[in-house]
Amino acid sequence: MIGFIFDLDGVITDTARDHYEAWKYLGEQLGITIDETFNEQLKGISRMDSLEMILKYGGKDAQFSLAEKKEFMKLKNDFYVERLNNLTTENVLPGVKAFIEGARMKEIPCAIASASKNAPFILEKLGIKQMFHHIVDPDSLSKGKPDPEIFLRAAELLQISPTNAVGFEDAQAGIDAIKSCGMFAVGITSESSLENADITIESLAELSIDALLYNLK
Ligand code: B16
Ligand code: MG
Repeated sequence: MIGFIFDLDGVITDTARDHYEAWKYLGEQLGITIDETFNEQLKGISRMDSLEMILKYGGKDAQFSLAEKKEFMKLKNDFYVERLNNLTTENVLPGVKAFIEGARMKEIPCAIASASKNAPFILEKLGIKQMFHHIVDPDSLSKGKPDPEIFLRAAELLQISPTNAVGFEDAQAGIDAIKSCGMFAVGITSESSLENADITIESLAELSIDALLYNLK
């Protein structure tokens, strides 16, 4: 049986700008300036790993205790969640609902493999949480993307073999995670190139499930 495993940010909705603004705000409090080019590296990366990368970039990686780092992550997340409150059903990216509805008609189960601890809240705000059979809890994982653990867990929850799963991702770390567990990778991007994706599209609006299933053969 085939199953579909979706990343959230950049695939289902676009909250990347909000993550960026929130990290930029935190950076300002810490005297670290980040720009959009640096921010590209944070896509798909967990909150803690993102903070560590920012501190390293600012030359402050050895300066703070774990308690201080937790406080910084809270500051960033509070800023971010404030933005998430503005999300509505209008913020689902083009083609997503029709694609998932198409999967339902073909009895293809769908899961979310997002590094975001806010994923259930975001899906609720978008009004599409019930369309997914499972949402992997990133707190239950020992490693973040590019480690394949999150996609393997999603396949396990869907009770399918990884080789029968299709992963949808907008970040290189996510494509690397998908490919290292033998899944078929659909890269979704309009800007950067995604290395090793099996196919790359700009949006789910341009992909038909029949064409995708044909590619899997
Ligand atoms: P949170 P994805 C990722 O979502 C974002 O791309 C990344 O920028 C963020 O740091 C990470 O979630 C953690 O998010 O702080 O909300 O737990 O692309 O894996 O859906
Ligand atoms: Mg993403």
